[in-house]
Amino acid sequence: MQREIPILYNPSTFLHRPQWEIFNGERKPHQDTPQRAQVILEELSHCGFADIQVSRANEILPIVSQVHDQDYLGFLDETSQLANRQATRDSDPNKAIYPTIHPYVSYARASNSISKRGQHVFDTYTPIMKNTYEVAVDSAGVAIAGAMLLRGGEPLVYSLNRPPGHHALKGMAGGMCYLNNTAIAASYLKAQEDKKIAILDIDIHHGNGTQDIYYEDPEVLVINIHVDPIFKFPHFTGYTDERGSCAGHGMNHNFPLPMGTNNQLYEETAAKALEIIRDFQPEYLLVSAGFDTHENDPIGAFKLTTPYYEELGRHIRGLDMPTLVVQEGGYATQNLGLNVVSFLKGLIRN
Ligand code: SP5
Ligand code: ZN
Repeated sequence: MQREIPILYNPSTFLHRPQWEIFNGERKPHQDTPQRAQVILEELSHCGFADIQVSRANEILPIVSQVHDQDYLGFLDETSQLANRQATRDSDPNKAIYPTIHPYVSYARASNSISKRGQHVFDTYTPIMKNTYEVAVDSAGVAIAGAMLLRGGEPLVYSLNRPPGHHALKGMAGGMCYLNNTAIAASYLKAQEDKKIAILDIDIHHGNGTQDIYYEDPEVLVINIHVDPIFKFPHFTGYTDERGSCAGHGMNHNFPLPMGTNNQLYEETAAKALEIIRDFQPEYLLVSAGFDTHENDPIGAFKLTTPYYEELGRHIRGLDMPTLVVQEGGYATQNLGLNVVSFLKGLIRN
């Protein structure tokens, strides 16, 4: 089997070490551990994916700025610097900043550090620490580098992103995401060639950020398969009647699935999603690939098995479109590496 596909990552991912999420006033271990990246890299190299590259993309910030608001990027940068000063002062390298109050009127004014946290962070799962801004920019840079390879003619690229991105809005962090890596890669490809792009989001959580960023865009098809948000994060979005607006109406598709969804129901749903992508005939396909759909995932709700990801990958390969796989969630660290390998095996042409 030919396994010479570009695997991109940036070692700065290991500097991203959020410690806690706050749930209902209690602190719980944060799920986005550096170990996630480590097990993926280890399993890829064990399984013969030899071409692992450290990615360097030039001109990352102008591309990030096509998607994210300038005041939000300034907030992330300043808040990371503030966390750094507090970390030094308190001799606590893990000093983390969380929101405590959110805007409550339409004319709300965020004029200091406390109000800006509420304005720019929508939950208590997404702490800002001293390295957050730089590592998030590096993660976006990995996805951009992947998009550049796709543009250069690579048929399949894997981008190992940590922190993940699909929950991040233009101006808000949330869901352990700061910058929307997939949306940024799509924006780069669109700006280069003004071509149609499809985004397929298979993380178990609705990709609220990606949906919102492209909600009015007729050239970016966004399809999400996820657990019904009446049960799970991000709660407020991911329902079937969210179809896009203005010129983008009809270009957004949500497929919420019940708790306990198995391979078979998932496969039937994926078939519908892939049909929509085939009809759209995009130039590029971006897959926001979360593996928190796995049966052992500690925060998941589905029962997908490791071999099933290969089958899903094969079906996506059947679209025969240049494909960038962008890593999102997946927290069963015993399984995560093999799940990624399984999915990529299915996607590889042989
Ligand atoms: C990228 C990604 O997969 N983000 C998902 C973020 C979901 N976080 C939800 C946390 C849910 C609260 N967990 C508290 C457990 C207490 N029983
Ligand atoms: Zn997820």
